Amino acid sequence: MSESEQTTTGAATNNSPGSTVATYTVSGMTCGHCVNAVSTEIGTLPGVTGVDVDLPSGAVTVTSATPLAKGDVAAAVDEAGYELVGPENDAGPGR
Ligand SMILES: [Cu+2]
Repeated sequence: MSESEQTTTGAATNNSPGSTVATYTVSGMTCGHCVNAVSTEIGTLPGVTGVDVDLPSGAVTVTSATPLAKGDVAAAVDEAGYELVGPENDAGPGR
């Protein structure tokens, strides 16, 4: 019985198994304060473990323990005072 060497690759990312990463697009953010407001609001959603915002593109990458309902993310973004505009493959009824 020889134990095979476990080469844990040096990536120090703390990704727990079963975590979900989803990217959304938020419009209206213009500065670090906006980024902070959006991250904070999304961070209050249950299961969210990380929020990463790219200000120039408005891309918001959310890491969570379980998949989030887009409506919940949209509500959080709205709460922060901005608008969730993507992903556009949202088959909801038009406004
Ligand atoms: Cu701002």
